[in-house]
Amino acid sequence: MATNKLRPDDKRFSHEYAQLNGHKYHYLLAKPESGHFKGTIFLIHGWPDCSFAWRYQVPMLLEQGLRVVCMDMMGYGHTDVPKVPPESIHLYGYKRASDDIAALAKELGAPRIILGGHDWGGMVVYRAAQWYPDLITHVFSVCTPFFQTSTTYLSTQDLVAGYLPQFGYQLQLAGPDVEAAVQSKEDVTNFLKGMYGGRDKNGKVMFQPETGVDVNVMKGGMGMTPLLDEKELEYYVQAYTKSGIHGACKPCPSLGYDLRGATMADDRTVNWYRTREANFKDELKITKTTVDVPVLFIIATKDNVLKPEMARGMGKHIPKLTRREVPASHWALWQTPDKVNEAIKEWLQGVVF
Ligand code: KJ1
Repeated sequence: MATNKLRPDDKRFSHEYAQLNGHKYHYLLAKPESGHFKGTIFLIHGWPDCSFAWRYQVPMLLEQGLRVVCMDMMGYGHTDVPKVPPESIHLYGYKRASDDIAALAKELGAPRIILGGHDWGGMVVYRAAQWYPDLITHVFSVCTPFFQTSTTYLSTQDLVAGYLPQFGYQLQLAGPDVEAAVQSKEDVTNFLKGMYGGRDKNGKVMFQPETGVDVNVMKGGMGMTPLLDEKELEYYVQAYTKSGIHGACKPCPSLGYDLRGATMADDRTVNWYRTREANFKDELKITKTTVDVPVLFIIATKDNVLKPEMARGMGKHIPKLTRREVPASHWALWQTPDKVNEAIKEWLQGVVF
């Protein structure tokens, strides 16, 4: 099964572009060979990732008779990288992602869609189901539990000081250090290898949940990740270096740092870590606290950021919840693809179709 995954130059998908609410998006489109499909599924990746995250899942979904749309989310891959924080930080938030998903569904003539997400994409899919209850009929999330909306603001600092010390890296990513350190193609390569579990020559890891990216370890050079082959790594490096030098961008005094002169291709993907307050403000308009459509949640038992225990209370807010577990780290989509696929397939056949 795993050998069936999409290759970077695979003919089973095409690269497509769409203008959505004023920004250009890139997405991968795959249709069953017959040309007929019984439904459409959208897949939403996380950080640091891109639409190609779903290479192991797409063939299985095609076999189920679905048309598959994998988007590069705002700031990623070949989608636009708007560089206008802090005024437009909402561009990188859940509401905007939901609006753009809805716009693409409309453009593709899909009145209803199934929506799957991983990592930040997991956050997006629950919210999209809350913003667009008539469009989204079913949701699955890999690794990411449901977080309720709230009427009081809790900052990332509050979460880290409280019950989520493993979110410490999010404070680092929201600041200027990581983007300043990842500049060249070589840096991007080392950064991605390290994020995907490659180690340095002394066997050290580059990323720790509490503290984030160890820039010194990264600069010393990272060994190959066990989760990608060379061609896949090349694809990712390209996706993360596509926009080259961004040139000057506005300083962000209200966020406490200044991004003028930032050049890293990845610089706007970390904007997702700067949206917490913007998301909070958007979500004051969400009145329903539940997700009422059927949801499949796949826990990765060894994820040290999105830890299984965070998902304990989820059932209270999601009446039609199916839970599955895979013995994997954060990169479950690639590490245990057969088990992830089996869980999705069973849920599709038992609950969705
Ligand atoms: C994870 C892991 C592992 C209340 C806000 C909830 C946000 C949840 C989404 C978190 C998204 C996120 O930060 N994902 C990045 C990176 C890398 C590699 C390892 N452990 O070595």
